[in-house]
Amino acid sequence: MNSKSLEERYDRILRDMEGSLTARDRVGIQDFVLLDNYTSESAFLDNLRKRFHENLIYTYIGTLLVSVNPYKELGIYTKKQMDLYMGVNFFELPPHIFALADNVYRTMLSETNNHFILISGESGAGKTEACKKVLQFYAVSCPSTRVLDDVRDRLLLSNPVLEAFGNAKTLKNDNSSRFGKYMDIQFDHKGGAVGGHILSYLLEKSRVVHQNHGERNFHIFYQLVEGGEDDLLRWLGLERNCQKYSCLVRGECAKVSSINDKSDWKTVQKAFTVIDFSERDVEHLLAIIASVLHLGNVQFEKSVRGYATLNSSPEVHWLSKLLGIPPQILQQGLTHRKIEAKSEEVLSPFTKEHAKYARDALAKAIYGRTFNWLVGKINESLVNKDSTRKTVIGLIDIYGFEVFQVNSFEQFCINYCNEKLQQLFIQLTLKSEQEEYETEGIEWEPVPYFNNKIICDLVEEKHRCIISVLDEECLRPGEATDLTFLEKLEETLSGHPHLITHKLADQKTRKTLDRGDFRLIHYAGEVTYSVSGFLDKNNDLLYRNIKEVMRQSQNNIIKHCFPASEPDSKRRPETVATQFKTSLAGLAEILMSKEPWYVRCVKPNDGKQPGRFDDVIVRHQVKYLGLMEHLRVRRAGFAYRRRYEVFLQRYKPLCPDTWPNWKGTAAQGVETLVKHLGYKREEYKMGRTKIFIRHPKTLFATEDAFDLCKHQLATRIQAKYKGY
Ligand code: AD9
Ligand code: MG
Repeated sequence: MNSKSLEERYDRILRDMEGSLTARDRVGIQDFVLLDNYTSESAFLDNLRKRFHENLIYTYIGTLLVSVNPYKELGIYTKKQMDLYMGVNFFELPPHIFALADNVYRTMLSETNNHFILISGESGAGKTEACKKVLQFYAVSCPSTRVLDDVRDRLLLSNPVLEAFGNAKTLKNDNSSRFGKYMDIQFDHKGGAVGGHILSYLLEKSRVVHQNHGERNFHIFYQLVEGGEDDLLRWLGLERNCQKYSCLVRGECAKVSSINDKSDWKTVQKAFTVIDFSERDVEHLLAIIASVLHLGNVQFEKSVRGYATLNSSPEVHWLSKLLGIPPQILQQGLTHRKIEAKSEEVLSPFTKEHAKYARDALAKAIYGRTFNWLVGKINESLVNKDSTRKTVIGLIDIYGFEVFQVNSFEQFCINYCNEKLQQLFIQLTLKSEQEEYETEGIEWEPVPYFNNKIICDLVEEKHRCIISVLDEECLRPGEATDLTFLEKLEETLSGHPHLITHKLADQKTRKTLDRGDFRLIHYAGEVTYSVSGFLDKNNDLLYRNIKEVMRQSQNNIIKHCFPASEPDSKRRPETVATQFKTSLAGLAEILMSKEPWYVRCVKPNDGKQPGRFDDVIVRHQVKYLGLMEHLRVRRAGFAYRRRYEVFLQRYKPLCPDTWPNWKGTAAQGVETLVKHLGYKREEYKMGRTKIFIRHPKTLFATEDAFDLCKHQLATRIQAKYKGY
């Protein structure tokens, strides 16, 4: 990135940080590591609050960035701001997501290794926004050529498409991610963004057929109905009225004031062309979206013999047209299933209830598989075929921890995923700190953490865990029910300190539990899960004959999503929970091989309101995100550490021997410098590559001296220019 002359830098720093000393009192401390009273949660909270009310939403704990959602536009993500943060060290400017992005990028380039930024926090805390800001920063700051600009546009525009199909309004967040995303951005040795790859994790597809009150289906449906051109809607057999589609109005809030479906539709349309979707791809994709809407309106009647009959000829007509499947075949697929009787296959008619169930299963399968196709298609457009060595920065933006009035299998999976990432955070922070002290030859004392491994194990450990009990019950079709699953859970795992079942409810938490519920004590709080639907959602079965029907489709995407080679359903596919567990283990493996950086997002209140900092809510997050422990680890022994080069570059004007140029090694320069500054021997330690400073006070004194020096420098610069 751009390197600036020293004079230019000081000039800029002078302008931007004018009065930094007084600012420190007013706006709090920009790195918690420098907090005098660093073990006090109240002091931590005070600092966060003070800064929040000054619209300073970012604060560091060393290199970890804490971000508090402002719920308003702050004007801090402009091109000018990006320029300001390029090539600047952490402590030279107020904390910012751009500073983190820039530091990751520069470290990647100088050390030619791979990195990832783990963005975590509960639902609505600002993860997806943070992720977008990082991407935008790279889009603007990385070297540019015509080819690279193409890649940049694709990387940027993959976002609105994925959000349209994978995000939805929930009670917690109007733009809630309903899938997990890991995105690699690949860079060449010159720092150009040359490609990318996205991995998606478990889409909450039940939303296609069911939304809780106050929630919506995925954005794309509303975008199409509200924004689609008249001709397009006519071609898809749709009306411009969300109220006409039963799967759009279950939550009774098709319109949301913070969302403009019409303009979002325009963005998505533009994005399709940039990320290489042919006209045909888009046609087929929209045909599928419309089909799901029509399918949702399919109604069944009960025949005299008690079987389901179709009462929806317009819907079947449109489904047949859009999916390219003859209407009779569709009709049969929606009302019958194939069963084997005496080595012969016969069609058995559905009851009305059963037919509704099969219809919903089909809608979910179509949408879920299409989403996966979409991710694959985006990946094709981001692929870089060049075989030269690349380094990557991975961005993780998953669905945040969430607790609703009623929590089901989906919340169980989402919260489990958050447990896993918390576990990774714990492992990596402990590991990296320990390693840092070790490699630098510094003694340290481990800080006690709450280790949530015990909860991860409860959910996923081999043979005796919630997932294994659930999977076992899924193997007993016809006999097992959601309630027998709960009983088995009670039998197998009763007594586990993080699981509360009906029997133990009163004793443990003094809170009763309904018959069909179990409660988990997660790292981020207690969640009561209703077992209703667990077996079904974990099985996620689709009748074989409906798959066969789909295989006859003339729609290319559907053909791709229902391949003839799909394993026969006689062999049991892996359950949803087990697949999810495997994919999360894969993610952990990907991350373990890279250098970690963290953004911890905090939600200031539960009302999505700007300017409101709710102490109780923030304190709870500070606790469970482990921020205090993280701070304590950073402070264990030495509060501050800086690479020799960085330290010398900043403070060398303070010593006549090191200014303007130091000829020896950076370490020697630093040693000379701190001796000149009068650092006491016990105040600092020289590591292999870094200086470690015990107390923040020492650094403050140096900063103050630096401040004074800047003013003197400025006076000299002004005097110099006066003559012109
Ligand atoms: V979830 O787990 O996907 O449900 P996220 O991703 O953590 O959640 P998101 O980034 O979507 O939350 O933020 C929620 C809303 O807060 C956004 O739609 C914005 O309206 C608002 N937000 C978040 N971050 C910022 C910000 N840095 N500046 C302004 C913000 N508004
Ligand atoms: Mg999100």
